[in-house]
Amino acid sequence: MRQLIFLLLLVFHFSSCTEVLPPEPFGPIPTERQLAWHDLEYYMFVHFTVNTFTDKEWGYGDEKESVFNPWELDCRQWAKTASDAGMKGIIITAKHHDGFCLWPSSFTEHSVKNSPWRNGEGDVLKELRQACDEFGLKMGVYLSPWDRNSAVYGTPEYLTYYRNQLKELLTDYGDIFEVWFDGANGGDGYYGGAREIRRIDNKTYYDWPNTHKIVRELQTGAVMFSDAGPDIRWVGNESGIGSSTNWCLLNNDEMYPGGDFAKILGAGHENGSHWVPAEVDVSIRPGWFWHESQDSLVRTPENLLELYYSSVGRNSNLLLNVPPDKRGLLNERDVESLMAFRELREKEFANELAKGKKVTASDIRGKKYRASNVNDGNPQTHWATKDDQNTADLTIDLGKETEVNRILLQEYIRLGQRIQEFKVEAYSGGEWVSLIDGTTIGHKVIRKFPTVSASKIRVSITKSKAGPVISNIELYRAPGE
Ligand code: FUL
Repeated sequence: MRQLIFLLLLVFHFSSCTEVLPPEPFGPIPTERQLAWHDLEYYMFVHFTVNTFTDKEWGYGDEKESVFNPWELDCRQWAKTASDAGMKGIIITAKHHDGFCLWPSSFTEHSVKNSPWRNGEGDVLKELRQACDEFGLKMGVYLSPWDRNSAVYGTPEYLTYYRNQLKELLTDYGDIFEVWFDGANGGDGYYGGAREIRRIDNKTYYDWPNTHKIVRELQTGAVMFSDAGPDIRWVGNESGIGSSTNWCLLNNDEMYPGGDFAKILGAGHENGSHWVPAEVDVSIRPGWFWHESQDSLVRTPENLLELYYSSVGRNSNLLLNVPPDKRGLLNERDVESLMAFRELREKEFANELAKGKKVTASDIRGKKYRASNVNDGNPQTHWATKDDQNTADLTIDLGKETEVNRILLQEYIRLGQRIQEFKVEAYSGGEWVSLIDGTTIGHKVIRKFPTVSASKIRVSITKSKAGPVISNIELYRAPGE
């Protein structure tokens, strides 16, 4: 008898020890700051400077400070609009290529402090900080490396100037979530009165690694954007189009801002060395800055919804530029379009059909990684297969014939981006009908397909670098066809 009890205890002991191990991460994985960034998905870009008053896109650098006078400037209106639009933050051009600073920098006279706005006592960054805090938004800064006003641009001394300004922005304005390093560089400009062409070598001039260190020291939570990361990459175009094959991975060791990389930035590198996901930056108007002549050319709500599908729906974040006008307000037309876009988006995704429905999988790693983790509404739980199972499928049983036309899929990216190819099919009229042949998922993809009446939806992972790990699947019946 004693022996039997001993044996039973032994069996019990072993069965509790054999709880399956979690899947090992595969390849480069995101940092905590990148994970927080992925969750933001949609936020506002604000292009604002002397150009707003001179009707230009690129100021030469010789603009008088006196032109800057937004007589009704109200950062609360910007923040309220962003928040009402469903955005999570605002990134502002603290300094664009013209060199004019929207904050009273101690290192130049070319700033708000010499403008008539608030009698030279104003600070746009400070007002924006307060407004972002009031509306629960994150704040980011764009500090143009190219400075067409600075007399020392092109010399080593400029780096000290640039870094001093960066330090002001990263010390005096609370938590910054993203620092935006633009790639446009060098050429003609005012340069302290020289009025000449100055060319720099993008690859070496800025000594980026040492500038990056400043950001890491002063703002540990901030991600840095540029054509080449280090944290977030440009998507390679300014038309709002993410790539449908979109790896969050990039071989960025040899890359730098302003290099000729546009063609590879969309898809990234399938076997890239670092986690550097794509951000889609695009303007709600043809220009980045406000121009009265473009008031009639604001993107329609329908067009914005398409942008949403081609950015957030393609594993990218959407940084949508909404430029304040001369008054210092977001124009009524832009606000109207943003609000109508929000409504459209809400209608589009009002009717989720998968949550809580029965899901089965061709393979599971163990109970903890069960199939129903993909539709339990919890982004942390995930379905995973055994280590040797790189292909597998999941079937969601809708219980009855149901109209469906959208699918949303998310990998559990803490363990890396793994899935290379997938298929979606519907069980309709007694047979399996193909809906989508897709490549890559990552943080999120949302795909449209013609409305189908289906009793089951099957997602098959047909090619993956390691066992697939999926945290979320949603199905929708969006209005219209
Ligand atoms: C570009 C700049 O030259 C444009 O003016 C704008 O700021 C855009 C977001 O980035 O490189």
